[in-house]
Amino acid sequence: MADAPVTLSAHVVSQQALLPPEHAPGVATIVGRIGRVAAVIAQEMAHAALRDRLGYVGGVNASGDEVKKLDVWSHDTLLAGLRATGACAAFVSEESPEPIEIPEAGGRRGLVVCCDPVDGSSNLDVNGAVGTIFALRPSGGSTPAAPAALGPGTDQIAAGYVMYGPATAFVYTVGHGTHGFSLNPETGEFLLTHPDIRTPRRGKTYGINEGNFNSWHPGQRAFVEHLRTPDKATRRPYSLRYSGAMVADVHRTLLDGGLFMYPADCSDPARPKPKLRLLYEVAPMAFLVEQAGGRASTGTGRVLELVAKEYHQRAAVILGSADDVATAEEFYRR
Ligand code: FDP
Repeated sequence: MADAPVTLSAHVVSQQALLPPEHAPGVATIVGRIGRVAAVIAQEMAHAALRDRLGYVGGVNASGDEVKKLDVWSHDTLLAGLRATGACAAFVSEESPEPIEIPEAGGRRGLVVCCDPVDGSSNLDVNGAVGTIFALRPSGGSTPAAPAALGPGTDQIAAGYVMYGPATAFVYTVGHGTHGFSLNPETGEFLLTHPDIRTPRRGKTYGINEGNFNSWHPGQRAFVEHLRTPDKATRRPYSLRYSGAMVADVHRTLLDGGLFMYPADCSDPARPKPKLRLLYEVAPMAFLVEQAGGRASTGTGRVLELVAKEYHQRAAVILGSADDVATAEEFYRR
């Protein structure tokens, strides 16, 4: 008889022994809860057009993006789920200018959850893939708890994302490999379908918004020119793949290799302007990619060593196959 499939909750419990004892129960509870909330969000996404959930609410979020109905609903639903865990001491969300403190879950074991409830929300109204990204950091028992999240990405205890696509995928790490699950919509359970994901050392695709070509750092422009230049020996040109949702682009890159890049706008070289948010987009993805054997760089340094000074800080990112990212870094050095 075939083995019973491993559920997300069972898998998270099995990872507890690998975690620092004071954080193991909290991580298991929160990751399991995000999985349950994600199944509810997936349902809501599937019915969004039928329930008048598409479109904008009016107003902009902490990052200046126009807010959509599903952004707000997903933020509220995740927050309610996290409050109920008793393990989440603060919630840093793209949809809230200030972190939300949850003092009931304070103490040394409390965790700060950094989250982008709906990543790639410009895809919502065209039925494209979108996601949820999260990272867990220790609060260290500080009050308020959220400032403890301001630190290097190496502080992250766990990170993951949900991708709402043709199937709903849940991918997470607690620092011992990156593991992928698929939602069984009949039961609402995530089942292990991609254990210990390994990203190939080189890939065949690159994902980047090429419309911004003229505003990039010269090293970034030269690197993309290189990827586009035919050379049989190094299997170039690479193919361009870009969905407009970081989660979908990183998911493809994790599984198939290649690159996902969002470099800074360097129109004013003295003031580079990155787009993606460090705490709840770039750092969690960097953690997942490194745990799958890949690499995540700003072009000039390791993403996980970037120290967050603000909750909604932005950072440039080049991530994916280790050797491809190393080549990108060479172009930045030239
Ligand atoms: P979005 O603004 O739609 O939420 O989170 C930022 C993000 O999407 C990423 O998911 C995506 O990779 C990127 O921005 C897309 O930006 P561009 O439209 O500038 O390409």
